[in-house]
Amino acid sequence: MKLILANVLLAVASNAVCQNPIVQTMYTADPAPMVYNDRLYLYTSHDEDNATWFTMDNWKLYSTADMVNWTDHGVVMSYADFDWASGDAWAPQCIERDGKFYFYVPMTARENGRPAIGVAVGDSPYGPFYDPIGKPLVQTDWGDIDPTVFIDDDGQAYLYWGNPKLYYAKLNEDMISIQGDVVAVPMTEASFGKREGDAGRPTLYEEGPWLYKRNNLYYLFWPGGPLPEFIGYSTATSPTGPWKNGGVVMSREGGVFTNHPGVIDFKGKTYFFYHNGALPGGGGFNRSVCVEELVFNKDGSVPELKMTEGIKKGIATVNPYVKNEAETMAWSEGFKSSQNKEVGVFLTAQHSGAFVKVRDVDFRQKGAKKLTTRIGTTHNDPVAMEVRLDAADGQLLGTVKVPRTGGDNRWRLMEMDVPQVTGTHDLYFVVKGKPATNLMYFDYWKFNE
Ligand code: FUB
Repeated sequence: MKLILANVLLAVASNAVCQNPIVQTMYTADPAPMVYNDRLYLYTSHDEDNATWFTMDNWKLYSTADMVNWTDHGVVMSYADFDWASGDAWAPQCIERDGKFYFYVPMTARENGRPAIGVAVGDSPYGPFYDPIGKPLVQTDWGDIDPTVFIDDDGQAYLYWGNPKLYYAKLNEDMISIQGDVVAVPMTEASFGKREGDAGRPTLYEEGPWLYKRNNLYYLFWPGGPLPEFIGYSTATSPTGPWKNGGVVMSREGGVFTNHPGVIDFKGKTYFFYHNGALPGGGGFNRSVCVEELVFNKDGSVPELKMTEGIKKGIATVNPYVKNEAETMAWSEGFKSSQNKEVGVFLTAQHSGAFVKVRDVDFRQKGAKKLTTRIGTTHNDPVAMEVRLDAADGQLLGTVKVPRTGGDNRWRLMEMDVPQVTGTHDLYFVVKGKPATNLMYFDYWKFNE
């Protein structure tokens, strides 16, 4: 276990072919993938920097078309958007139905200080989302966290959730009300394995369920205990069970005491999302989302997965001749992302040497001749952004002199000529300047033929 984590950390440090964790600009947890219109959207919870407890105020959205470059869409919602909630923006999941997007989230209810599940609705995957009912969608006696939502082929939607109990309820077609009773799933050894010595938790099931269907078999993935969590799974021939324990999907590794599954099919492959503590400064309250490809065994069982450096080969290329957000990247070091009303999400370089890598940029045969960037700095000393191919010290295409704009609410478009570049390359933006924090701001880039 320790050896594997050490390997992940080593890969992080050396940036060899590292794709995990898939977000390097802040701490993220509880990944919830959703596919819509040829794009994979990933909703996450958000661990604040330097947290020593679950310090979680909002939910973030990332997306990808190629599984290696991810775009940061910023905060999609906060617990403060729910009038009845007092905090604890924990594990979310979003699902589309008839062109509307339903976002299920656990929070603490102000009225009684207990966790409850809320629902929000939006017209796009990016939101804006609003609370259509003004109260919790569901609250039992205790432990109402970690909702997973699933719509079966017959149109019936199900919501599962809970720690230490596992509950489910049918959702009405409106997706914002419960149909019938909340059902407590029988916690049997046959369904979830046996735990010794904990009267409140007779099985290995801990929390964080994820419901998924493949070849008419229903899979429930769940973090199991005792802590630190592993991820196990159970199967059933109906969405309501009875569940049969399938064993371990991911053992206890990753240096944190929780884990959280999210499983989805995208462009002919299946992906398994989880979290660990692999970013520098990472730990139980500073987690990071990761992804592995999941190839089922021939008999439909789930093989055990290891935490690796991530997806090795992208499934599409990046078009450099359209506006590309700086926060679309395969990897970065020394950058933080934030957002404001002037430009939305943008990057801030934390130090000289910080870089962003974009993978598989297809300049085509004709080739690029000019590059436009929207950037700025507050520093008097010169700050430069080098644009390089295939490595942070690879072929230099040019150096942008970063203009002193005076703040992240003031930006300049900088245009420069570049030597003609053709074919597919990884693109690097590398910051150079005297030691200082918040060395420069970077919003977007675009090449011209
Ligand atoms: O992120 C807060 C909680 O930790 C989640 O709700 C659980 O699934 C665990 O990941």
